[in-house]
Formats: sequence, structure tokens, C-alpha cells
Amino acid sequence: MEFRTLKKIMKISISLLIISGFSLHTFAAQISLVSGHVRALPPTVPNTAAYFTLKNEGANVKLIKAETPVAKEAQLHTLIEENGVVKMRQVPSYNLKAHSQLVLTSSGNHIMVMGLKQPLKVGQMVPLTLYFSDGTKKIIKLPVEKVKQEMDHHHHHH
Ligand SMILES: [Cu+2]
Repeated sequence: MEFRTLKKIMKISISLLIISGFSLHTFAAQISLVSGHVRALPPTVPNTAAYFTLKNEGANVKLIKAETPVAKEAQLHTLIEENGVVKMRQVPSYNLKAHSQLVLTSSGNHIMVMGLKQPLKVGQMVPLTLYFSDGTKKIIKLPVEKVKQEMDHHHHHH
């Protein structure tokens, strides 16, 4: 009889484990990289920017910090317009809502890569560690790419 009870308890615990595992899966952020690149600039320019799209198939989360081994700092930036002048501003986080995408482009939010330790080469893969508000982090790797001049809203402020 005692063995039977134990068996029953174990069965219940196993189903609880399955349920809690399922909940974790449902309520955690599920982030994946869709696409992205780091902008190639002349070797004399000490800063550049990373642009990418993240997809979140889980719960709401915020991107709160970025780091890269290729530069001193990676800041979260946004572009704002003040009296017709576009300016860059550092922001504390980006929202990455449940079942949506975070899109960083040269005309809006971007990761500012500041103080490059060495000039980047076209085609080189740049690792970026992304930190999220739920305590998780994710390392993405982005290729260095040349961007056409006419698409550039970032480094020429009119
Ligand atoms: Cu910037």
C-alpha cells in the first residue's frame, strides 16, 4: 500500500514538473535574431552602429544593455527630432513586446558601438551580448557591411 501511495505521489510530481516546465515556456521571452549588420565605416572613424531585428515569441521583455568585445562601449541610442534637427540620444531600454519584433535601423533606434579597439573589416562577424530585463542574456553575431550613402540618416545630420 505504501509503495502505491509513493507511486501516486511520484506520478503527481512528474505531472507538476511537466506543467511548470510548460508554464516557463509560455511566460518567458523567446528571442531570436531575424537579421542585422554592423555598419562598415572608414578605419579612422572610432564609432559605428549595429542595426538588427529581434523576434520575441514569448512574454514582454526589455532590452536593457548591450556589450561587444570589439569596442569600449555599446550604447542604446534613439534618434529624436528637435526643431527640425535630428539628434541621437542614449535611452535606458527598448521594449520587446510579446509576439512582436524590435527593429533597429539607421532611421531610429540603434546600438551605438563606441570606441572601436580595432577598425572593423567588411564581412567580419561582430559578437554582441544583449541583456534583458528578465535577467537573461543572448549573444548575437552580426556581419560588418557597407551601407549605401543614400540610406544613411545616421551620420549626416542635416
Ligand atoms: Cu547613435
